[in-house]
Amino acid sequence: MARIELSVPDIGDVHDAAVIEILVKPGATIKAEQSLITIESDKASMEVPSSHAGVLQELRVRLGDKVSQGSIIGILETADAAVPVAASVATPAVAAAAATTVASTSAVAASAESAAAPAPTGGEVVPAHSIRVAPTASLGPAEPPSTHGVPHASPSVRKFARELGVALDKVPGSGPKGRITHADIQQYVKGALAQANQPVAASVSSGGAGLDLLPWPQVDFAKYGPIERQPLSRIKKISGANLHRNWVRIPHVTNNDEADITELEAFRVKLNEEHAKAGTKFTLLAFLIKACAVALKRFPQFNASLDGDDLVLKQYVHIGFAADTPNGLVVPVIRDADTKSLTQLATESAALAAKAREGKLSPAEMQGGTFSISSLGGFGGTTFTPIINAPEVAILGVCRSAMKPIWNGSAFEPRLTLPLSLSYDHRVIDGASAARFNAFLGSLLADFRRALV
Ligand code: CAO
Repeated sequence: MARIELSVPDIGDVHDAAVIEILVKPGATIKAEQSLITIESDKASMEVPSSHAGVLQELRVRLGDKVSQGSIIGILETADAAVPVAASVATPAVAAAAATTVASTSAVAASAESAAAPAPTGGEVVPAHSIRVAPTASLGPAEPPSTHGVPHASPSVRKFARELGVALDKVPGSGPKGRITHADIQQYVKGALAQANQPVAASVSSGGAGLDLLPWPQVDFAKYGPIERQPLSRIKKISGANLHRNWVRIPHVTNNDEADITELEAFRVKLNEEHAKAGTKFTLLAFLIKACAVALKRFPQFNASLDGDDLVLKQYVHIGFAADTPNGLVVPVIRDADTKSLTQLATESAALAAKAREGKLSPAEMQGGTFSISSLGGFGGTTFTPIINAPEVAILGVCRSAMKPIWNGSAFEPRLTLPLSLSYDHRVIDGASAARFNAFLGSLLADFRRALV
């Protein structure tokens, strides 16, 4: 048996830190590493854990007390005098956090010292300088200690905020002296979620810093009639989050054009007849991939990504296409589409589409795309605004072809016309380039021999 005097270790240049939380009671059985108190200075708040296991005989601090290095926290009776100092084997995570502050670095050093100290003898109260100070979230590795404006919150609130990814300095505190409480964090998160779900900007009161949206309407739908709830599929949740980010963060503009595919359709039908025995089916998608690959070579800024202030122009052409599956939208990618024949593109796109519907695409088969195509031609529509698949900068949307009367200079002629909707990132591509790209694509589809040159 040994009675150990627990005192505040070296906490760097922090003096007269206030005791803001007492986490243990006299008589309690304490585990090694269990936090005893929380102290807070104008720079940070820290938990002070016990380095020994034992029974807390006495508590020598009260809420609001000011403590500095050496202040006695309490008296601990250890069951085994030879219990090793737990803090001397600090976990890597603690060590990493500790390395960010003077206080915690020296505290760890203190732990190591006391680990090497001789074991106390029974009944005698000996000082233990082995208390490790655990810096709280405000002292995380990426956040340098600040001398002013530090939000006041207990470590458990800081931990809660950290788990939810909430920046404490954004949260208004409703506790005494503006202290941030659990309820404040919950309120903040609720507000943020409501904003994220809000589709329409309702005001600009933040002066452009945020969207300042109205909360999402909370409606009890069942009040108005029977309803059924269906959870979103995993793919829907993932693709939804991606689409939302891309829609909000990329300034989209869509250029709508039409391509005359009368000759192309005749060619496609002929090819299908010729390849019927081989089982290769040439859908419009294969022609679109081929034509886009040629256009991307001609207009390299469409085959690029924004990286800070740089445009990354890719020397490869990997084209993704949206596939509608029972579980939601996925985008398999055809690699090096510019080097592949029409037959290869037809076979590969059919195989990937089948795999997509079966939910068997591997992550690698959906990665590395440089441009995307969303073909809704099999379903209908005249135009739409496809959402760019970040970090790409453009996407081609295609709707159903229709026979239209086209003026040929002397008379109206029936021509099979394909609507092309090209969405582009206006930070990278200007309207004239988009119009040129779409017109060029149209010219390739109108006379597919050009795509083979
Ligand atoms: N105009 C008229 N008919 C068209 C056409 C077009 N633009 N595109 C395809 N069709 C026809 C095809 O010729 C085919 O008819 P036949 O069976 O008589 O030959 C039929 O529509 C079905 O084609 P398909 O859809 O099986 O084949 P595809 O290669 O054109 O498309 C795929 C494959 C995977 C792109 C498509 O099935 C798909 O999933 N599209 C959905 C894309 C999507 O959801 N986009 C939205 C994303 S943004 O919300």
